Amino acid sequence: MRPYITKQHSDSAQVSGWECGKSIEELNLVSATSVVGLQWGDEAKGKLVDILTLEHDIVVRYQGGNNAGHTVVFNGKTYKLSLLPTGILRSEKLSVIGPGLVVNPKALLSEMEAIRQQGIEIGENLIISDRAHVIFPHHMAEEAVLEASRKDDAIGTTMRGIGTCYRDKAGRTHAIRVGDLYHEASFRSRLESIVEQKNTIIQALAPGSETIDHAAVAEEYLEYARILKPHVTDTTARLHREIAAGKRLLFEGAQGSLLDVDHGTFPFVTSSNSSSAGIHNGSGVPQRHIDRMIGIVKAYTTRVGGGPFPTELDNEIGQLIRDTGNEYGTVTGRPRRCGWLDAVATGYSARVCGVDCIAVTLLDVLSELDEIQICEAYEINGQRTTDVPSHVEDLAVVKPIFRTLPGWKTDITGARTLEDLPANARKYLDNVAELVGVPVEFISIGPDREQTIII
Ligand code: 2SA
Ligand code: MG
Repeated sequence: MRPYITKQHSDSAQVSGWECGKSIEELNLVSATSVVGLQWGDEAKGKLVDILTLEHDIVVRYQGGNNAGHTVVFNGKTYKLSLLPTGILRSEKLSVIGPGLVVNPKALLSEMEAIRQQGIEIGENLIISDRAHVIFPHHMAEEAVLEASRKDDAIGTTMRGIGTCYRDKAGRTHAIRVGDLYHEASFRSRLESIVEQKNTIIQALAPGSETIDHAAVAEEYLEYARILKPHVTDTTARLHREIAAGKRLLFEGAQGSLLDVDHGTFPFVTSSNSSSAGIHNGSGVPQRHIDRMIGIVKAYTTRVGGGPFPTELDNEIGQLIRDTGNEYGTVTGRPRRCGWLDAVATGYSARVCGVDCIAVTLLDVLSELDEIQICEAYEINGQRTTDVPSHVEDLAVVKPIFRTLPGWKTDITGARTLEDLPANARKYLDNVAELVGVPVEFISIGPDREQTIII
């Protein structure tokens, strides 16, 4: 692997907090990489994060919650991760659940248990921000009635209470953070008033719904808090210290940039900044410290949930891609919608995120196709554009303009260098780089770590 960590870092910087007397800017020690999805999620980010983890000390999740699903094949075993950072698979690395996440403690504990049962140790290597927000049963219940009320316009959420928890965070009055669970008296009384109001809202929208018992929830959550206590800390301060000590950080994005609440295909998005825009606010680490921003691009496009999808293939090619790529939700098992690579939307994400390079994943899934198409522009009202419309009503009616390329019709899963790839596969990658506007530096041609070509 070619070295890409360019800035000097020093393990000899013995600092404790800011006692070294230098600002973080003066120290300028950090080498941080960010991995971010440039489509609608499921770009196989977990695999690249796992590979890059070896070159970093700390893996940081900064947004989302247990709506995310990463599948990582490691030492011949398959691990399904949702809320836990991918770094958890390597116990010598520090894994961070940052302030920007929404944490369902029940889901977190069961995921920790499942991972432990697969032989992975979780101890001091996992830290959870006391600033992260907590998902409660009322968040799931409220989401269920809100989604049902949208009928055919449902967002198609994962029903994990993600959006309702983020909404309460922004609204402030109904929010409870992880650290609040350790202030028992105020937690109990705030939860009582929040749950009373939520019950009223839920009953109004869906009469006859089950009423939530605040006291039972409080007991349950206090117990989760007790178990999680060794992991809960001010992760922001800890990261600042680690940066000052020259540690290398890897930021792991969840979902994809087109699901970003500000820059994605609103309202068919998730409720966090899933583009690189979320790194600073979700971790407390300034974006200026990131040396390398890697965008992950699936060789085709998938989307799970509602919303426009200009290059969708609602036909046998779409089904072939779904079957070959095993395109089913990691969390919900939902079949993912499949289509050609949309270089317009992906290029937009690459510019929003400021990526230096891209990793093209799941290239092997296209090996059986005679021809492959890439969307190079949209036609809107007879005009050609490479801008993504701001409103889904407009995106829903764009006409994709495709570039058609020949397939390679060869098994490429054994390729280990660029030269091992058939000429047509390389041609496809050249076209992807040209249209997305950034070089391809990683190619994934299978789930195993070795099935990765690093250029
Ligand atoms: P939510 O639950 O509020 O975040 O849903 C809002 C939209 O965001 C989409 N979303 C996702 N899209 C792809 N992958 C995701 N993670 C899981 C996976 C999803 C699964 O890795 O497969 O198992 O179904 C993910 N999480 C959220 C969601 O589909 C909505 O369109
Ligand atoms: Mg996923």
